[in-house]
Amino acid sequence: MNISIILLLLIVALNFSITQSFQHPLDPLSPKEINEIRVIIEKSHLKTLKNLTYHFVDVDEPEKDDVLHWLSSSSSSSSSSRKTKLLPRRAKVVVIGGGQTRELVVDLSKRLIVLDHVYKGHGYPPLTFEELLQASLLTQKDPRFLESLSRRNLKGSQVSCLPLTKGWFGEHVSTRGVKITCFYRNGTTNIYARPINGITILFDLELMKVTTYMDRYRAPLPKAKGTEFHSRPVQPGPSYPNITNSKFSIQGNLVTWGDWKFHVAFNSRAGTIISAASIFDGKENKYRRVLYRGHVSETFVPYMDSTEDWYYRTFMDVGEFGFGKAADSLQPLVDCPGNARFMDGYLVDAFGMPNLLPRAICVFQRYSGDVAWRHTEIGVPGRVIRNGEPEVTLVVRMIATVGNYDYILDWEFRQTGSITVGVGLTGVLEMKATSYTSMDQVTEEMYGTMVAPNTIAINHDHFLTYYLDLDVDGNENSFMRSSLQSERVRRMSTPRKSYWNVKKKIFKREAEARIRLSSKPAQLMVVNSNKKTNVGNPVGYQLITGQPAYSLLADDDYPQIRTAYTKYQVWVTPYSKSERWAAGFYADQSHGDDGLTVWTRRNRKIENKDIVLWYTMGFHHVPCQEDFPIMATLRSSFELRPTNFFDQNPITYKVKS
Ligand SMILES: *[C@@H]1O[C@H](CO)[C@@H](O)[C@H](O)[C@H]1NC(C)=O
Ligand SMILES: *[C@@H]1O[C@H](CO)[C@@H](O)[C@H](O)[C@H]1NC(C)=O
Ligand SMILES: *[C@@H]1O[C@H](CO)[C@@H](O)[C@H](O)[C@H]1NC(C)=O
Ligand SMILES: [Cu+2]
Repeated sequence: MNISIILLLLIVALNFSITQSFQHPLDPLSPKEINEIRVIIEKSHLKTLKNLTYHFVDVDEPEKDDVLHWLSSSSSSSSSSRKTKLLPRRAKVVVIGGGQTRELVVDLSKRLIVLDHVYKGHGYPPLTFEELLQASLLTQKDPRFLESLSRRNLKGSQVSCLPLTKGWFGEHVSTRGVKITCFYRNGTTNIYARPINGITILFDLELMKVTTYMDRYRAPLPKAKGTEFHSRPVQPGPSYPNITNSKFSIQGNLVTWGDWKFHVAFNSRAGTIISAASIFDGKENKYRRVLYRGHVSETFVPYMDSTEDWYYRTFMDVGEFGFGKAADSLQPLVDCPGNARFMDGYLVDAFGMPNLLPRAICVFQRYSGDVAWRHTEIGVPGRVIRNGEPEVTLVVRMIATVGNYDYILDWEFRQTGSITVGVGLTGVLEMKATSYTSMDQVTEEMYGTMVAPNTIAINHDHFLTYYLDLDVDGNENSFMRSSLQSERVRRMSTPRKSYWNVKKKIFKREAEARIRLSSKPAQLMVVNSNKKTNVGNPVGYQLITGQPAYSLLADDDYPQIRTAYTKYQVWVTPYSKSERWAAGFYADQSHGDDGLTVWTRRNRKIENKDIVLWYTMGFHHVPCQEDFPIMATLRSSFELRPTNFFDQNPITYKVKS
């Protein structure tokens, strides 16, 4: 071997190690890695399995301590490539093959399956797009269905069928299956407005055929007229000043803006994942940790109609399908403003192939027109002194279109250290056909609102549960409630008779930190009691919740058993790498034997521990006519707000004295 070849090899090796160590451990899998995973599996002992399908493929991130160590060593020194330990690059893969669900861990460096475990518990992994499409197409060819159509004088070419998850209602479950519901387009694109009611179709996803077919009754089809919606042309927004003026940078998956820096990942289940969010403290002259990881963990959308066509509609979209898989390519100027920058995502199809999702996430500076802070001082003699700044924030957005509904999911960072997590609901309602054309005729229970003649939009809820692994200035945090209590004045020296005072309580164990929000005023905080401000307050972040909503279903109702955590909006657990999905990983047809409610039965200690906060945002949706044919966005949000985290409002740190 001559010297130049050795040199070349050295350079190649060096390059390789540099790119390896600069790969952020939380980065999503690249298309190259996804292909490698498939090749590794196809060459392994699993190659003999028939019809292997991929239901979940994601980076299996290293242990949190290792990631934190990597983060601190990669940021503390610029010549970090030698200091930084190479973290194993692994993937978690869930496949179904030979009738079994297997959980695999694939090590990409060793090119090996390092773990292969057959899952035998209740519930199934996320459904694949390909099998759902097949289920619809095969149903539309079923002779019994064609006969039902001809009995109704409907043309097959004008029918759209959709598979819906079937939930679980106490039955013995032996196979994966969906229920199919069909619509008659006949000219309209708003398929949901024209349901063909009265047919029960159960489709078995293992046998890939219709196993139950019942044509029970005929209901009139709502008219197509008035069901359409079309967007008007969009003007490039003059309302966004100096759109080239956005002061944020995206390097790989790392975003820096103002004092914030954080990592943005995209995954098939949660969609956007915000990690390692830290804010620069101008007074301490360093970055301080705020949020190790935050994402949507589960959704629960139960419909409030107990009849045969509807009772099973109790969707858990994140676990059954995936918000990432449902993510839509964002439309510039409609979904995100003109100054937005886009990040692509990669999804893995049922065959293990990477699929590009262009513009999965957008990042933009928002000029809301709001006031960040202001004050006018007239108390200084002879002067009127005005100060203030406009609110400019940084938004990270994705949109999941789950069948009829569209969820706009925002993480909005503020210069003052707050993070506002916003959800917007829009899209089309789920509706059923009825013979009634006016409310005067109705004599029976409707389970919803008549939004058009022959059309009832069914009452339902939306619960979105967020996983929030706050690490306020470090891992060891506690959860605290500051309750406001009315006090009676006892001293005689004041004309006042009452006031309110703050009573603080640190929660010691999981069971007590399960909270149903009430009208009693209280602040909920994650604090770090080991770290005090300049005047001695424990540093903290407050959870400012939105309008509280919790599930109104009976505790013994099957959908409620599967999502028992939705009876409380707030839960706190000690960090565990395996606890991320509030209703358990295997949500499809789950029995409620995994997830938050089950984990917290151990009643673990949560004081001065690495803790995770779970918050469920809820909407009780009583449809109205304006929600038809397309619903104007309904918004809600919650805020993570620094509370005694900084020594004073951090915007004043920047003011040069
Ligand atoms: C499994 O694969 C074989 C061969 O590709 C195919 O004929 C068969 O229909 C598949 N079975 C299922 C249940 O998809
Ligand atoms: C479908 O649309 C055509 C054209 O508008 C109309 O003539 C026909 O009656 C419709 N069929 C049904 C079943 O509504
Ligand atoms: C926009 O940029 C122009 C030129 O850089 C500057 O004169 C103007 O003041 C800016 N406007 C705003 C609203 O920032
Ligand atoms: Cu709704």
